[in-house]
Amino acid sequence: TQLFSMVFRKLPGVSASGMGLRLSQKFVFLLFLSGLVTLCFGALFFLPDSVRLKRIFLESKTESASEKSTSSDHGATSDTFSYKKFKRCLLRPPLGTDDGKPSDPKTNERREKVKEMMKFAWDNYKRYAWGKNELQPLTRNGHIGNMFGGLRGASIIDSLDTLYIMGLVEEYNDAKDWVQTSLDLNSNGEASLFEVNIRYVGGLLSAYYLTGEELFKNKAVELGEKLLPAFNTPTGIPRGVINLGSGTSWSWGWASAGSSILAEFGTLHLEFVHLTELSGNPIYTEKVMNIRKLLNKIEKPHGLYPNFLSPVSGNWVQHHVSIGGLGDSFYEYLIKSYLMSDKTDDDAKKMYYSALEAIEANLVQKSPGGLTYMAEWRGGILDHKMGHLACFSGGMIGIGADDGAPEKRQHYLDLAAEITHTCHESYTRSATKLGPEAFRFDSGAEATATRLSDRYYILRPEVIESYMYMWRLTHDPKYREWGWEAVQALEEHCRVESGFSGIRDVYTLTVSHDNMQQSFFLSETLKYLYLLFSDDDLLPLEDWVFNTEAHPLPIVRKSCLKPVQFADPNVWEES
Ligand code: DMJ
Repeated sequence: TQLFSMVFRKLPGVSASGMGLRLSQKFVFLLFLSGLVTLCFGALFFLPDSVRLKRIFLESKTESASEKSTSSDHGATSDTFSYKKFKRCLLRPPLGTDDGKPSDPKTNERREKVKEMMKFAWDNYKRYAWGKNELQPLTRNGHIGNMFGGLRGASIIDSLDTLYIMGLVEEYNDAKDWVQTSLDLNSNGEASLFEVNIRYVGGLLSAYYLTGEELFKNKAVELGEKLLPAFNTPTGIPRGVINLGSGTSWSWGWASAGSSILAEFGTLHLEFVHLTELSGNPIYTEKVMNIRKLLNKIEKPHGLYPNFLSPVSGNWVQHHVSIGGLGDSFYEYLIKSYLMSDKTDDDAKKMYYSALEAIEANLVQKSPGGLTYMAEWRGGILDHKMGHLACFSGGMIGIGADDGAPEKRQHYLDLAAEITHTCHESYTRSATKLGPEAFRFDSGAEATATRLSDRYYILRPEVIESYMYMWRLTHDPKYREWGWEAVQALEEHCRVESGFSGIRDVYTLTVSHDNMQQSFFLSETLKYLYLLFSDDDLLPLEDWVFNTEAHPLPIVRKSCLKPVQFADPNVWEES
């Protein structure tokens, strides 16, 4: 009646109280009102999926209905992680076979080609190496290796999210079934803490966030728990190797003076924060915050972080600094920790930008031919060599460009583009158009390998990873062209009858294959290529960060994921 009176009081012949309305007028009004409501509701269905209101409204309806009919939603209760609430907060709900489909037919064709490569790599793994860690495509058998202790199925875990986002549904279901029936976490054997974390924990976490399958969450947390004994050292800096059965841990035999490696203990943060998020157990975050605290406090030569640190004394063991192998993903995880915290983790931000300044001041060089590169630093002496691994830094500096000092934004974008250009040069200057493991800038060399031992290519992703980020950040078409050059080279030189293989020398066209289809080829190389040829709304960078094995992890937004409350937020300050 109040509504009637508000609307009708101004109409001629209607009394101020609205009570003067005739029955027929009331009926017409009601009819009009219900028509309007139906129209608004119906219109929601026609809005594009990216309209947040649509998802929030429609999905909250589905959610409350399903909550009434089932007692639990993926095990979530109101005070623990809620998968559905999290999913609503993403700009775009994940999966749908056409997610990210580009409208341009040429790009779409390229994307389909990458999908076909993934299917080919997967089918051969399934046929010849099912349940083993990697496929050996020439001998057509499985490889177990010694990086994951008794764990098996590295290629399956690393592929889950790639299969899922590509819409390879049958293959994804096979992978999921294997995790359900055959992934045995009760294994002994020497495992690399770093590799198990980035591939297994990262792969399971992202499979969970993409699909909501409880199975993946439970396995990730179960495995995370088994990694904890590695942190039982006088400093809390974990050792590199752990026996997942007994919990005994030790340092790599090759690491000087029993040291731990920067890129290993510095590449746990993203996964461990999510383990806390999903389990509600603060211990994981405490462990990595303790590492952060020590690194923040310790004196750094010229502001640089050396690659080796003693887990006993907490001191650097050698002054060898590299943005490539042994150092690389530590820097990556600083900026990504900041981004993943919805830009609230200010310590990570500060540490990242001061490290980057020190790197620029001490490591970044320009070759006589005008190529920008990252040299390595050995106690103050520069080694003018850049590893393939260091080529991820184009993308890293690109995604961090927005958040440093505002006047530096363009500078960082330029630096990111220059590094990516140099890495592309290392590809174009080889006969196969694939890049070597390391290339040099001395004795007349410019982005080429001078040593026989540096000439191999093992299907690594880092150069393509930087193409993908630079494409997302600039939309310069050259990055897609460079990615396509890599696809053609992979097809020509690495595709064999039963899978993809690395090659021993990128400078010769009579290629010799190394007989190994690395699991990161499925997890990273092909995923980054697929994203490069997709629209930006497939795993948008505003919603996801990729761990160093390219497993997407969601940004922890206060309104979506619920950062775990610590009894004492400064617990790691005190410990
Ligand atoms: C991957 O396992 C990860 O990207 C890691 O950070 C470095 N090396 C390989 C791929 O080259």
